[in-house]
Amino acid sequence: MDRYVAIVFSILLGVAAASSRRFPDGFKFGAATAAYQIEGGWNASDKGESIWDRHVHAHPGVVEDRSNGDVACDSYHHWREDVRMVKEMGLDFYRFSISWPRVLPTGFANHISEDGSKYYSNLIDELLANGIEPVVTLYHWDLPQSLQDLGGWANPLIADWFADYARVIFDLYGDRVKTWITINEPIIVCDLGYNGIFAPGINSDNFGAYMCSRNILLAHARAYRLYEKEYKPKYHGEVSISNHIFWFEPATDQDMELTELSKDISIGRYSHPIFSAKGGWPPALERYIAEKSKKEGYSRSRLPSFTQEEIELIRGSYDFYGLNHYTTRTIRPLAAGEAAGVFLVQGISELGVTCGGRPEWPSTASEWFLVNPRGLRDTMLYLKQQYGDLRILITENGYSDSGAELDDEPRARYYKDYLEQVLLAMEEDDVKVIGYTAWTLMDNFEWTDGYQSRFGLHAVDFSDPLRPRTPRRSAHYYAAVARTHDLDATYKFPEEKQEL
Ligand code: PNW
Repeated sequence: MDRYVAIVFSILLGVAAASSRRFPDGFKFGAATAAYQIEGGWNASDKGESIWDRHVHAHPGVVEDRSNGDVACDSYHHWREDVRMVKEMGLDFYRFSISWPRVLPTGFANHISEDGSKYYSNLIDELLANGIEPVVTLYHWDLPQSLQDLGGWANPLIADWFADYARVIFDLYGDRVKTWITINEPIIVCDLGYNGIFAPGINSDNFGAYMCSRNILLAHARAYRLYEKEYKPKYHGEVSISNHIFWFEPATDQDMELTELSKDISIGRYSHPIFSAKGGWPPALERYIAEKSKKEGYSRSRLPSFTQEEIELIRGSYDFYGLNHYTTRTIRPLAAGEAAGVFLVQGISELGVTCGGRPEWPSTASEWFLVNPRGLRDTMLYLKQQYGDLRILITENGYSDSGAELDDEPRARYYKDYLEQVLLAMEEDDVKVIGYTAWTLMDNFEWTDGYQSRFGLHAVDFSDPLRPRTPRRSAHYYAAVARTHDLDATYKFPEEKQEL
């Protein structure tokens, strides 16, 4: 009888645990931004030109509304307000990025800008004084133009230049910053940067993108090893990379194999070398591109190989998995003569496939982005199955609309539904998720969408020189979850409407 009671009791406990709607005590909540998207001050003081400055000034037509990040949210002047917003939401951390040419105007470490380095020092101090942890990204896409002129991410020497830059930053802020992201979304840097859309706007997706992939992984690893050897012993911080993961499902049963290869080329290309036990490129991908290159008449694979020494350098260069996730897409082969939208084939252009959706996945204000909360759980389970029991820090997740409403119910709903999947991943799949970052603290320059699509928890009035920021419903909801760790937390929004 006792045994029977114990069994019933443990079943009930299990059910209770499975349906828990609370995040554990140590779980951290934050919000993110990136330098070029918010700072403005594009030529303030001695700041050097970045590839995004050049891209939008030389080709204004690449941005849908012909806008740019010259002023953006003017966080170069309003950074105290940014900290106040994070504080008011009660978040644990703020993820922001450092503009390489603001700190190193020549791109090289020969000259450190006094104003540039002071800007980030002040920001870090203000965060810490308010009990907010800084999470700092070294590279969120604004490469010094001077280095682009020398080949940028296609030049293997960039691994040295990036390590030199990382050393400067670790020296300046390593005493105060304990969580570092080396590079944000190498897939966007390499695949959108080398298909002519994003800066530097070079059209070479079958060569440049892969040269970039190789060099960016080496650059990341060099910065990681530098920190590990010289800074970790005294500062005890953690370093990783943030990978953007499109979750893929086969459109039909016939598309399973293509979907697996699509995962290899878009997830595995930037994860397998760092996070797998063996290291190096995903074997099926390496084989596929080598064979295809041969058929095309090239004497070597368009995907450049790593030496054994390089494989060892990159393998294991992480302290956690930095995951940026927004959307799920279906994979199907391109029909004869069909051209796929460029945003839809970033990462997979090699494979002759394109992305679709399912009727039950709502669209957003971004061309590439459909809503499927379950995809976040599936992504994290896949990472666990492929690379083992990693600690995952979700470094971006968020929703885009036209920005017209302060009462952004769909964005609040998005956060709730995706956060629910985070809880399910932790409780049902035993995935170790250590924190969650909302993209983004406030509306900002959304790359080639300009200010047409908005991801902000706070609305920004870009017609006002002071760039006032106002919390949306989603900010109130997210703040309540961060404070209570309860997915169903109650909160106040004007008139106390809160049907979620
Ligand atoms: C990420 N795509 O960018 C970035 O890390 C942020 O800077 C950005 O604002 C955010 O997601 C929302 O877009 C992406 O075309 C840019 O698939 C483009 C794509 C994906 C992510």
